[in-house]
Amino acid sequence: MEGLYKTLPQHTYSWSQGRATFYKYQGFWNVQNFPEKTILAQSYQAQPSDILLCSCPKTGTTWLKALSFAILTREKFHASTTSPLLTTLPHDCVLFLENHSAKIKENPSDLDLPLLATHLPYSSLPKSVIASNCKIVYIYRNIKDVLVSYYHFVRELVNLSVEDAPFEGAFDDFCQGISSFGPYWDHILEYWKASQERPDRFLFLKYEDLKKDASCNVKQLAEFLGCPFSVEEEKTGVLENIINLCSFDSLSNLEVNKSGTYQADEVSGVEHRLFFRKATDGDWENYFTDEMKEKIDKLIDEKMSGTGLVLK
Ligand code: PAP
Repeated sequence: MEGLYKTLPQHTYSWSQGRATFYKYQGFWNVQNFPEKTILAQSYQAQPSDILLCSCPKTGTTWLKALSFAILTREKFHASTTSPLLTTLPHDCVLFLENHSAKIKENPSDLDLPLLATHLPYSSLPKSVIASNCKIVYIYRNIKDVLVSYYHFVRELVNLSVEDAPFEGAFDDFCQGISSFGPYWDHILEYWKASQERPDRFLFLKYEDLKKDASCNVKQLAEFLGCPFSVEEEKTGVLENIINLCSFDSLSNLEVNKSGTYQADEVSGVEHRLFFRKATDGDWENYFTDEMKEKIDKLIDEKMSGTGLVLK
């Protein structure tokens, strides 16, 4: 592997005081050890019944995992009393393929759920995922809020204060496409193009839409997952309870999500609280200058033109 790293384009974030270095592998940027993780994940043997939750980091992954898990386990657990989500980080309820490929291979979930998640780009997915034609849910979010969320996440990971990690530097790197699983727009576009060929196998959800109309979007998600809410369930509050359990206010206030460390692999851990920051739309306005807004809007207009996707 060492030989491989020498051949890969490399970039260290200057705004991170040299504490975060990225490599470009198979067209996308990531931290060291991702080539290994990708190769291991690519040996996964997907089944047609699998459902893959896909996303770029900071676009609503934790929320989508919680909702999908709660929807699929609603007959076993009650949202406000017995759900594992009350005591387990959503990332430990639905595993990331690239972080836990060995565990997934050896020990499928006790609950026998067909759910898996990944940040891998579409072109790096295991071939079996494409061949099995399994279902894919993709969540995406306004690029400016993704960037602000990502900035804080990385800043906290490398232990720097806002004063010591200039946002302008993060902005420049992100606009060059250098972010975890970036370029962000290429990540979306690959999935979007694949979805155009097989629309029945894909569901695209937008973070802001989920916030605006949780009920409609969660019902759509349940239908796509193959277990729509019945009229009775809606009447008796099953849908509402799931929405409430998975809301930011609820999850971020659970003890399990305020403490503890998520083990992304044997070497790196992430404090649970870092997955729950503010969850507001438009936080970018507190960070962007007019010039930054103009630059990123122009970039996104160019990249997304003709797709029907709105990331601004
Ligand atoms: P990940 O890819 O590292 O798992 P992801 O969950 O995709 O991160 O994104 C984290 C963002 O979702 C955070 O946004 P912020 O930085 O703008 O605050 C986080 O606060 C937000 N988030 C986490 N859980 C929820 C939730 N239940 N509802 C809405 N937003 C949430």
